[in-house]
Amino acid sequence: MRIKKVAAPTVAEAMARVRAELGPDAVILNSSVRPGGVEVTAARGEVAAAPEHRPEAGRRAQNPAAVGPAHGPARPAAGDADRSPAPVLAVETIVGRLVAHGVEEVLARALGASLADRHGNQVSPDLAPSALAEVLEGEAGRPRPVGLEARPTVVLVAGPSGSGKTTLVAKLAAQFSLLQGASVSLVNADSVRAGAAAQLEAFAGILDLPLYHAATAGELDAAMSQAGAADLVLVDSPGANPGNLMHLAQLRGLAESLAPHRVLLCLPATTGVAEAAHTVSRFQPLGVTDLVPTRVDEAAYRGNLINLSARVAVPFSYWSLGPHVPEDLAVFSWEKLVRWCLRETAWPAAAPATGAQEAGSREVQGVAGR
Ligand SMILES: Nc1nc2c(ncn2[C@@H]2O[C@H](COP(=O)(O)OP(=O)(O)O)[C@@H](O)[C@H]2O)c(=O)[nH]1
Ligand SMILES: [Mg+2]
Repeated sequence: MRIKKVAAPTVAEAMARVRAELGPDAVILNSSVRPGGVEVTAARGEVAAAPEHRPEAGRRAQNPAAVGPAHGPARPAAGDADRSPAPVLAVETIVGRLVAHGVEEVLARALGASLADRHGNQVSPDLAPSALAEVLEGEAGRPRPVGLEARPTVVLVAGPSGSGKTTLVAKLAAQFSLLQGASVSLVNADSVRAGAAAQLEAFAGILDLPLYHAATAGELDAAMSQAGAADLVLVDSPGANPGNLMHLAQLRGLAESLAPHRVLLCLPATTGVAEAAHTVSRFQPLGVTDLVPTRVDEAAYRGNLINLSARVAVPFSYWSLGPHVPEDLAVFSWEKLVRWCLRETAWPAAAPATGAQEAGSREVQGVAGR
C-alpha cells in the first residue's frame, strides 16, 4: 500500500494531485482544513483494517495502576493466574471517581446502583466503562450521527453565540464531502455577526463547496432552491441569546421556513448544568433533535455532560473535541466519556489534550453515517 500526504490551497487541487500520484482509486484516509488550505492523506492498495481502539490498554501498559484500585493487586503475570486475583474496581470507588469528575453525587450513586445490580459490587476495570456506558445509553439513547436518508438532507446548526456553530458546519461539510464523497451545499443565515460570512466563505473556498447567503426570508427561499440540488444542505445560523425572546423567535422563524431534518444545538461542555439545561429548554421550540457538546477539550469536569443528559430529553449526537476542521469532531461516545470519568487522576493532572486528540483523530473517518 502506498500512502501520500498532499497539501494544497483547495480540496480540488489536493484531490487532483492525489489522483495524479496514486491513480483514480485512491482512498482518502484523513483530511484537515488549515488556514490557507487543506491537507489530505490518501492511500492506494488494500487498506489494512485499523486495530481495535482500546485507549485503556495502552495507558495501562505505561501505568499498570491507572484504572485499578490505588493499592490493589497488580495484574497477574502469565503463569501467575492461579495465585493473584484479577484486578477489580469497587463500585464505591467508581462512584467516587464519577463525582471527582463532576457527576452529581445522587446521579453517580444511581449509576453505581445500576452497575452493582448487573455486575455485583466489584467490577473488572476492563468491564466498568462499557458496562456504565450501556446503562447511560439505555437512559439517553444511542448517539445517532447525521444520515443522508433524504435528498437533500437539511441540517440546521443553532446555539448561543461563540458556541462553535460555524466550526461544526465546516467540520460536517468537510467530513461528508471529503470522506463520504457526498455533495454538500452551505447556507449562511447569520447576517448578524461581523465576519460570519467571511468565516464560512473561507471554509467553503477551501472545500470547494457552494455557499449561499440568506439574510431575509426571500433570500432563504432562493438559497434553498439552489442549495437543494445537493445531498446535504448545512445551514449556519446567527448566535441566539437564550434569554432574548426576539433572537429565539427569529431563529424559530428560520427553522419553520427550512423544516430541517435535523436541528443540532451546539453547547459548550464548559457550561454549568443549570445554565445548559435552561439553554436547551429555550431552544427546544425550534425542534432541536440533537445536542452537540463543543469545547469538550476545554472542559475539566466532563462528568457534567452526564448531569446534562439526565436533565434533558435531547440525545447527544456528536461532540467537538477541539477547533481543528474536521478531525476534532467525532460521534459522541458514552464509553469514551466514562473512560475519561473513571481516570484515577483527576483534573488537571490528566492532560485533557491527549484525550481529546485521541478521540478526535481516531474517529474522524467513522463520524458520519448514512
Ligand atoms: N477549543 C475549542 N475551540 C473551538 C471548538 N469549536 C469551536 N472552537 C473555536 O471557538 C471559536 C468560535 O467558534 P465559531 O464556530 O465561530 O462559533 P459560532 O459563533 O457559534 O459560530 C472559534 O475560534 C473556533 O475555532 C472546540 O470544540 N474546542
Ligand atoms: Mg458563526
